[in-house]
Amino acid sequence: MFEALKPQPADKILALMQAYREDPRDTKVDLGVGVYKDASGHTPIMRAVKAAEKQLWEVETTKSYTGLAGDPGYADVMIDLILGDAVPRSTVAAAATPGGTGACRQGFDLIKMANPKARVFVSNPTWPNHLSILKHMNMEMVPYRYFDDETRGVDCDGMMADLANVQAGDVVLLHGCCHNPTGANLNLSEWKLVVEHLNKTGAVPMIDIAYQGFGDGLEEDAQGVRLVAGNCPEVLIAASCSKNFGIYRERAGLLMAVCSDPDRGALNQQTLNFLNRQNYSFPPDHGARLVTMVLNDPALRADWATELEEVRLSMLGLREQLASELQRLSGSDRFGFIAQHRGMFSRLGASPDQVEAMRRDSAIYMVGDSRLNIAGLNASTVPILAEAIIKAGV
Ligand code: PLP
Ligand code: TYF
Repeated sequence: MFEALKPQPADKILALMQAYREDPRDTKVDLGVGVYKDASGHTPIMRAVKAAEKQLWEVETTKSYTGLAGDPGYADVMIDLILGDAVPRSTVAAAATPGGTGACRQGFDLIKMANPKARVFVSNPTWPNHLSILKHMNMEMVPYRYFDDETRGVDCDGMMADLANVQAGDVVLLHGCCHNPTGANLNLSEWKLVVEHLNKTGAVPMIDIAYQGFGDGLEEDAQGVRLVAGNCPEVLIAASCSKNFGIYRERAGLLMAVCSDPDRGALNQQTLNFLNRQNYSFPPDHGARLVTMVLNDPALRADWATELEEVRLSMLGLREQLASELQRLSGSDRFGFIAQHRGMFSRLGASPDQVEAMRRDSAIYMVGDSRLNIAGLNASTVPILAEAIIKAGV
């Protein structure tokens, strides 16, 4: 049987992590995988998460199974964090998943169950895992224009023109905030256009939100998803706690199905439970429990929000430093978009050869599509990157 297996393409981002580790140069700069790093290059455990973990060790009395959808208290705090009061709690079915990736996978599975013919419209570009999971599941994907290579902002006209092709029963996959890999995001009026169009056509939005709090703030980053949830009859939301709680390896995510028809809610919940059972029975609990404890304890929550804000502001500071260094070196404003982008990533717009030259000549590791992780920089590596960008002729 095993002889039938074929080599699968490697994940380019994870392969880059490996190449970086193997590079002996001590001046090397890792701008690859989307993991937050502080100025010393360390990915810290957030203070509130560590405190919750200590408490949990004291108070946890059992490791018996949770429910199929995970702990309902986790769903409650996450729904509140993401959706605020955009919709009544009773309209949201939710299940804990292993990370945001698990939430995406379960969401796609639900779409396939509900409409095997659904086409999933994906931004061009999008997170490569969206594409590989959809491909693996034999689901049809249709790219829509998203990034304007000239302005390095959102190509809203192109996006709306491509979304004119959606039909009822299709799904439009959107990034809630901090678009990966470009860093270019919809503003609220653009979100409104999308909502109007979805409601006109009967296509269903699925929102992947993996960076709430990394862009403009916890509330600001949820505006798009709240607008969609409050105004579309059916919405899927795949959320991740990996980044904003810094609990990557704990695998905490949540899939939500929001439905304005109150009669559908119970069946949606049952379907989410069923899908968890088919794929792994019970979702991981440890990370989800830490998130629940942090969000339910006012002091821990306040400390978490403060630390998250420090993280967000440090990335914004690096963006501004890089944009102004590039302005100085190039004598032009053409890199101003770096300060406009939000989240961990910016797509620089460099060619694969230029990306390769920066790696070869300056030991700078960014993804081949010229996505760079802003958090991989610090005040002293920004000028090194800026020089390398100019030297490569970007
Ligand atoms: N969706 C997007 C757009 C991402 O960038 C990520 C990566 O972190 C995820 C989902 C899911 O991450 P995880 O499975 O680690 O929670
Ligand atoms: O895009 C990133 O870098 C993050 C982390 O298979 C990641 O989302 C990268 C690759 C992958 C899973 C997560």
